[in-house]
Order: sequence, then structure tokens, then C-alpha cells
Amino acid sequence: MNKVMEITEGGESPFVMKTQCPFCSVQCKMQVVEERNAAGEAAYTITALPNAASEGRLCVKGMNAYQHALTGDRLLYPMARKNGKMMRVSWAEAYSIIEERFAAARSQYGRDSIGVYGGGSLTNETAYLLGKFTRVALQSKHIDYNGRFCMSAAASAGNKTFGIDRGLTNALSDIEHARCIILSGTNIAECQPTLMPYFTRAKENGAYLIVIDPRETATAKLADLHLKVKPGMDAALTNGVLKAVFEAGLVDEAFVERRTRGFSDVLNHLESMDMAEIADMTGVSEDEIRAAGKAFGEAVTGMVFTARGVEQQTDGYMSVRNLLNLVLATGKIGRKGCGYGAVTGQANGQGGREHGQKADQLPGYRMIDNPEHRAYVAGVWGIEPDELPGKGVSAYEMMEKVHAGEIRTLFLMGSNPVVSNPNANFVQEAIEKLDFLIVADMFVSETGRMADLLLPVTAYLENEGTMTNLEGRVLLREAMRPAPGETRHDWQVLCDIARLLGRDRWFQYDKAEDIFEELRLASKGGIADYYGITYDRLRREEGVYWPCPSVDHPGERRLFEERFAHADGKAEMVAVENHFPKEMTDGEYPLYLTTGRVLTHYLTGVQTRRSPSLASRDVESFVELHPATARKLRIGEGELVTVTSRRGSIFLRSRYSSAIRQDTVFVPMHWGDTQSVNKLTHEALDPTCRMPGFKVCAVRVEPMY
Ligand SMILES: Nc1nc2c(c(=O)[nH]1)N[C@H]1C(S)=C(S)[C@@H](COP(=O)(O)OP(=O)(O)OC[C@H]3O[C@@H](n4cnc5c(=O)[nH]c(N)nc54)[C@H](O)[C@@H]3O)O[C@H]1N2
Ligand SMILES: Nc1nc2c(c(=O)[nH]1)N[C@H]1C(S)=C(S)[C@@H](COP(=O)(O)OP(=O)(O)OC[C@H]3O[C@@H](n4cnc5c(=O)[nH]c(N)nc54)[C@H](O)[C@@H]3O)O[C@H]1N2
Ligand code: SF4
Ligand SMILES: [Mo]
Repeated sequence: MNKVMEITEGGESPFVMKTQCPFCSVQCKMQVVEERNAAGEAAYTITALPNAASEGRLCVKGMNAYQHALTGDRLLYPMARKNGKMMRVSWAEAYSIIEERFAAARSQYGRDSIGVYGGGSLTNETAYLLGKFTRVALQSKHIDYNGRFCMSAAASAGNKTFGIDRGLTNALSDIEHARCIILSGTNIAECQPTLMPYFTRAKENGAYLIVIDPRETATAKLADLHLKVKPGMDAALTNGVLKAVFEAGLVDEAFVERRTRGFSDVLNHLESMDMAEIADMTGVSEDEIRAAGKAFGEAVTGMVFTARGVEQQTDGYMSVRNLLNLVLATGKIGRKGCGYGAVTGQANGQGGREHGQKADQLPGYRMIDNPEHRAYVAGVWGIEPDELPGKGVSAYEMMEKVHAGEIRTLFLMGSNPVVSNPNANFVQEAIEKLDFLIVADMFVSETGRMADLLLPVTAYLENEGTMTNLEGRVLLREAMRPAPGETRHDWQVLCDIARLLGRDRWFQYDKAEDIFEELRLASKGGIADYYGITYDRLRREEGVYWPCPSVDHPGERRLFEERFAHADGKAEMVAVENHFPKEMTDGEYPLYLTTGRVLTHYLTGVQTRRSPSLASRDVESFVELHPATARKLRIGEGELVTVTSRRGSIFLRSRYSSAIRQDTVFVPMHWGDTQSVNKLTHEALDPTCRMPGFKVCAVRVEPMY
């Protein structure tokens, strides 16, 4: 419970808001009660609400999320750059600037010179509308979003292997029935804390827990077996585990025969591999690899979960596919206690990747280069299929196009790319080159500071819409208070701008639900089919799982019980090569840097650094390193150090951890400017899904003084 101020006699009656946490993909429900005393000072009481995913739990971020929204330095009115300075302007003026700039950009450089960049925090309605806005109002092909950095590897692996990507193939309630669980590159204890009881319950039921992570995280502490893999070496490690499964005769041959294709390629490929070499490459002993294979293969039920540790790699797509090989080879999917989960990250990381914010995608997980898909969506939108632009490029590649002067105007909604993109110095340089940058946000982020125009938007307490949580469960978050200051909803801003472009005919909505009604139709018959989901149902039920093709359909809790989503009903296995990171350590840059998260902060910290209770727990960034490594470098605990890669330098405080690999250091991603870890990261992308290799590059660490 949080009280920011004492309540005195004579205040108004309490104001109760029922809402959902704006941060991670669990989407815990909560109640925020505001009480005001006679002097008008507010106090807030936060309580968790019962909810299927969180089972009525909240983590420290959810408990304090009211702070940034209610008392943080919200952006409350539009601001425009005039003679180099940001000045308050009216919405009318802001829009007339946009009208003029867009017209100039389009006539001088063409429609594709305007790019749109979205985010996984946006509601389904906004994410859907942002895609439509880009294709129908701006008529540009350039849209992508921050989920490219988040879910693209697991999503493409799921699509290719199973024919569908829904994050978790099972409801969370299946976890406690798994007898062996592999958590690879996922730090649930800090990143989805309210889910931990599902795993502790599984352990109480006798589950054997294997954690794969170069560091001993709070999650790894629970493990029965912790494989401290060298950063970037997961594909090879999984080859070792698969080989161990084969050698021990633990393949589920009946399942493989009946429900998969490609198995013999995998088998042949593994026969050519040498376990000792794999152990050497990955830094995990042969015994440990065999123990993992045996435990997973022998268990009657089992689940594998992955998150960004395995996925944010230049072979993230293939690394996930290899773990899916393991799931399939052992027949551990499509029944109780068996399945796979890509642990989605952002609040609407799931829905945000389904309805057209991606460069190559249309609503309902349809593809923009598929003529039937184009025709269907064009029909719903009331345009000719030819009018739909083709596919654009991925998020980081958009920044390359900005740098090259091809994209000259950028419209940003729900992301802070100068902090979250890899190779951030290059991205900052690119953004400085833009003719015009528009940022719609609740705060002035590091990227917002570079904007020519800032548009103030509403936050989670004020903005109604649906969010799809990590299970694929669609939830309705109702608006609980009026928009503060002059803020507008994201979707209203998009409709307003469409009007300026003379395209208002296609953007006639009075409320978020109107957009959802259109989304239902646009997704109908697609992979992510929301047709059977309505606001009324969402109010009545505790959320509805997709696919949900009709209003009387219950939604699917467990996928693949009978068949996979490919036309032949089979899942596709594939031989996966061992892969080394794009940048290896050497004499000059002798340590691996890996990056990630801490419990109290969220992504680039724009929101959590504005919450006093959260900011005070971790006021600054740090570099976690092994004391033996620190001693060699003459770095004491808590000292300021410089961390340098081929792309830049940042300044951090050292933090010892005797459980991290000695060849690896870790820096969280939640701070900008001189502590922005992405000034160090490498720009190389996965060739299939275009995910950057955030999780490994080579650095050196030196004392600052
Ligand atoms: N507290 C908090 N929670 C969050 C977020 C947040 O910012 N803060 N963000 C949300 C979002 S958007 C996301 S995407 C998720 C992310 O959730 P996670 O992916 O679980 O978080 P990360 O810390 O990025 O990475 C997970 C782990 O991968 C490990 N790792 C690093 N390199 C490797 C490797 O080569 N192989 C393997 N196997 N592991 C490796 C790291 O040490 C780290 O412990 O969290 C969501 N929840
Ligand atoms: N080195 C390294 N880099 C990483 C990662 C990593 O693990 N390591 N992880 C990557 C991952 S998984 C992710 S998801 C990205 C995320 O990185 P970003 O895309 O930068 O995400 P946020 O920090 O959440 O920035 C979101 C911005 O949108 C604003 N915002 C929040 N909600 C809304 C809304 O409803 N409407 C509007 N208009 N604005 C809103 C916030 O105030 C904030 O300024 O970072 C990636 N970058
Ligand atoms: S950050 Fe995630 S786990 Fe924590 S309260 Fe919010 S939604 Fe729940
Ligand atoms: Mo993410």
C-alpha cells in the first residue's frame, strides 16, 4: 500500500479507478483510490484486483505506476520548435504546422519520405489505426515499431514452426503441470514478477527447473540446474541438449512421425556434431548439457520458455527454432503441462504485433505482400488493393534510411528510439538529420527532446482500449479519469491528422470501441482472429483468448492439441547451425557485454525514472561484473568506470556479482545519455527477423579515476 500524503479531515469522497498496469505483458489488474484532503492534496492507495493472469498480485512497478501518470511531469500541451526553442502552441497551430510540413515533404520527396514508428505499449485500437493511418492516410510504406526489438525472433520462429505466433501456446495454469521447465534467457522474477508463483507451484509439484542465462539472476536462483551459457551461444547449446536427448533414446518417435516434418535433417545434422566442441564453445560442461537433455527428455510433461536472452541475437530466430526442435522431438506440446512460451515483454507486446504496425503486416497477422490478404483488408477499409503500399523496412533499417536522407520526416508514437535502438550514437545522428520529427508521448523523452513538434497524449488511466497479454488473452482497460490538460488520445490524434490530409472519410470513429469493431472485421479469418471478441464480452468475461472466430466461440486456451496451424497440420523442424556472435572479444575489447533489465525500471525508463518510489530504488545504472574480473582490472565495488565498445563509451558504477560469468559484464537498458548502454551495442541484425543482437558485443571496462 502506498500513501504519498496523510489524509486530513474534511476531504472529498474517495475516487476509485479500476485499471491495468501500464508496464509488462502480464497486465495485472489493480485499483487506484484517490483521496483529497480539504487543501486538495491527494493521497493514493493501490490494491491488486483479482485477475486470471496475476491471480491478484502486483509487483513494485505496478504498485507505483500511479506516480508517473498522476504526479509526474506530464506533457500537457503541444509544443513546437521555434527559432531553436520549444514553445507552447495550441493544437490548431500544431496541426497547421503538420499540414504544411507533410505537404512539403510529400511534394518534394514523395510519400515514402514520411516514416511512422510505433510501440508495443499502444492499445490494439491505436496499433491497428497506426498501420491504417500510415497506409491509408499518409500512403507511405514506412512503418515499423519497437516490438521489432522485442518479439520478432520468437514471433517468426513460432510462425515458421507452428504456423502461428501467440506467445504462450498454453494458458498460464498449465505451468504447474509441467514436470520439467526450461527458462532460457528469461528473467521472470524481475521482468514478470507476478508470474513467479506459477513456477514455484510447479516446483512444489516436483518440477525440475533448468535456467539458461550467463548470469545468476533472481530467476536462476530457483533453478535445479543453471547453465551459464556464453552470451550468444544458445543455438550451439541447444544442439548439445538435443544430441543428449537423441543419445539417451528420449525422442518421442510417435509424435515426431505423426505431427512434424524435417526431423531426419535435424538428426543427421546432430550426428555430425561433437559434444566436447559444443561444451567448449558454449562454456557449459558436457555433463551439464547431458543432464539437461536427460531431465527434459525423461519428464512426462515439460515446457520451454524463452525471452530476450535467446532472442535478441543475430541468430535469435534460429536459436528459438532450435528450442522448438527440442519441444517437438520430445513431444512436449499440445497437451496439459506441455508447450512453449515466448514470454512477451511490453504491455501490449502481443496485440501490438498482430494488427499491422509491422513493415510487412496487415491486421489479423495478414501479410502485406500476399494478394489475397491485401484484397481482404482493402475491402474492409474501402480502398482498392492497389492503393495499399508495399512492405517497408524494419525499425533499425528505418533509422538507416533516416541517416541516408531517404526518410526525412518521422512520426513517433510510443517509443524512445535514441535510447532503445542499437548503435544509439548512429541513431541519434540520424534523428538529428531529420527535416521534421513529431513525437506523441506523455513525457518529454530523450527522443522527445530532439522533436520539432511534441504532441501530448493520454496515459493508461485516461485512455480506453484493449491490450492482449502474454497469454494471448484480450483484456479491456477502461478509461478512469478525464484527459488532463490538453492531452488527446493517440487514436484521436491520428484521426485529426488524417483529416488534415483529406482522408477523414476512412477515419470516422467516436470512441475506441468503434475502432475495435473495425479491427474485429479486419482480423476476421486471419491468424490472429478477434472477430468473436466484443467490448461487451470483455466486460462480462475475464478477457478472451484469440483466436476467437465467432461471438459464441470460447477462445482457445491451449493450442495444437490436434494439429498445428500449417496447412498439413504438422510442425516444421529444422537443422540449426552453431552460430557465433557478430563481434567476438579480443585484446582490445576483452569482455562480452550483455544487456537487459532490473526489477524496478521499465525499458528506457521514461516512466519509471519519473516515479519517485521506483527511481529511488535504482537511481542510476551500473555494470555488473565478477569480482575476479574486477580485481584484474583494479576496479573496486561501487566505483565509477568507463565501458567502451567500438561504437562508444558510457560511464557507470561497478556492481560485483560472483555469479556472473567471468568473461561477461551486464548493463541494464533503463538509462539514457551518458549511461545509455545502446551507445555500445552492435548494429548487426538477424537476417530473417531483423532483430538486433542486443545481448552481446565486445567491450573493455576501465576505472574512471
Ligand atoms: N522490470 C522490468 N520488467 C520488464 C521490462 C523492463 O524493462 N523492466 N520490460 C518488458 C519487456 S518489453 C520485455 S521484452 C521483457 C524482457 O524480459 P527478459 O527477456 O526476461 O529480460 P532481459 O533482462 O532483457 O533478458 C533476460 C535474461 O537474458 C540473459 N541473457 C543475456 N544474454 C544471454 C544469452 O546469450 N543467452 C541466454 N540464454 N540468456 C542471456 C540476461 O542475463 C537476462 O537475465 O520484460 C518485460 N518486463
Ligand atoms: N540494449 C538493449 N536495448 C534494448 C533492449 C535490450 O534488452 N537491450 N530491449 C528492447 C526491447 S525488448 C524493447 S520492447 C525496446 C523498448 O524501447 P522503447 O520503444 O524506447 O520503449 P519505452 O522505453 O517504453 O518508450 C516508450 C515511450 O513511449 C511512451 N509511451 C508509453 N505509453 C504510451 C502510449 O500509450 N502512447 C504514446 N504515444 N506514448 C506512450 C513512453 O512515455 C516512452 O517515452 O527496447 C529495446 N532495446
Ligand atoms: S510490471 Fe508486470 S508484473 Fe508488475 S504489476 Fe505491472 S503488469 Fe504486473
Ligand atoms: Mo520488449
